[in-house]
Amino acid sequence: MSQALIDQARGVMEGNDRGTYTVPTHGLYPFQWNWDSALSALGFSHFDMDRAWVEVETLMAHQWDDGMVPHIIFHEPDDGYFPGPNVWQTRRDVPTTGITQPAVAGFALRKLYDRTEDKAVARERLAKLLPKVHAWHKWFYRDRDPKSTGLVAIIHPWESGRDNSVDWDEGLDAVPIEGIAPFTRRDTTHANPDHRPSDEQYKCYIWLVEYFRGLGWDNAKLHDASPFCLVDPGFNGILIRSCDDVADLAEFLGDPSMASEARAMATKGRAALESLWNPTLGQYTCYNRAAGHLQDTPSIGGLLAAIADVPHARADALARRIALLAERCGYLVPSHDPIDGAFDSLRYWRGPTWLIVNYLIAEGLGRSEQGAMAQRILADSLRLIEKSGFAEYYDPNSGEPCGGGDFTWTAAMVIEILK
Ligand code: 9YW
Repeated sequence: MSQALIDQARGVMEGNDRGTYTVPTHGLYPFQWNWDSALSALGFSHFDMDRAWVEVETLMAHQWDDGMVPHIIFHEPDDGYFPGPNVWQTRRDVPTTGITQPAVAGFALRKLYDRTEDKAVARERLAKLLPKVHAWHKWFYRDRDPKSTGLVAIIHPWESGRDNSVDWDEGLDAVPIEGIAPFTRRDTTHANPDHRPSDEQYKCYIWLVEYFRGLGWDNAKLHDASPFCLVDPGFNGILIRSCDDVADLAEFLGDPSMASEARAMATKGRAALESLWNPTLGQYTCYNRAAGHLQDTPSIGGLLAAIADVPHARADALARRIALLAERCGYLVPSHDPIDGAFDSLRYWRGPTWLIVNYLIAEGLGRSEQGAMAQRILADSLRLIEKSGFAEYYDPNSGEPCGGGDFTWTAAMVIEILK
């Protein structure tokens, strides 16, 4: 059974492979996405190690001079996606967007290094990639945490990777939508509109893009200028963990100065994460930096922080919180608490279950003495695959497949879980 699933997953990945990068899925997402690529590399690493490294190398080849690694790289023109390069206008040779995504690459590189048998080859490839990933992390703490709090902010919902999460509703209320150029969405022609963000949310997304474009995509200005400025515990958790992984890798490469810089960022970030603990909910929650307060939205962002090797008492509380969510749905981990009024079992990041987040939470819990809950999450993930195939995400009540089909990172996670 497992081998059959692994073979199918490999088929999905190969179908979306464009040689040096993979697209998340044919049609809906025809370019290279940042955290999709890093997670896909984990899938490749089990059957084609060279290809796994290439995926991250291609991503990092499009890093900006200031250190940012963009959220989409538009390798080939494709009218099937909106907003394309003509909206972003970032003036890159190979067009990219002007915002970033969760910093999974450092975490992925650590696993690629560990799994590459020929360590001389691994070290050679790592020596070129690691300074770039480290520069990205330094960019985060410089330009997305200008007051040096230890926590970075996102300035666009797309940066979080959880586009229409309830976490962003309040922040988006501060985004005016007047004056944007008329546009036609393309996502709703590929996927069921009931499973996608709303038109109102899309208007906010586009307003922010046009606004940042007007500021010349100058990252030294964007954080303070943005009306949308949110601190996401999951996003920070991933960055903290990747900084730790970079520190370990720098030690292996014999670069003590990079190792100590990376370790210091991780240590400061982990301490600052504590300020996002929400005792009422028993999980971390988002801080609205633009408004200056901790939110109460019970989303998966606060559970994803488990990836950051949080204190054991916190990991224990997160596992208890997830056990509670298990009583409220059929398949862990719902992206929003089913008993909250804003929950929507079909609409993207407002309720559905996503395999990539399941994997990252389980990975973190497994390292923090919460192995039983980690196993439970992974078992639910495989039940979803067996029932509904390699979908983009799933209804956490019925297990019904949602969004795009034959999805690269879902397939990659299945291989990662089963191997
Ligand atoms: C968009 C590709 C991306 C993911 C994001 C997910 C969605 C839509 O699809 O974003 O237009 O960027 O929310 O996490 O990287 O799979």
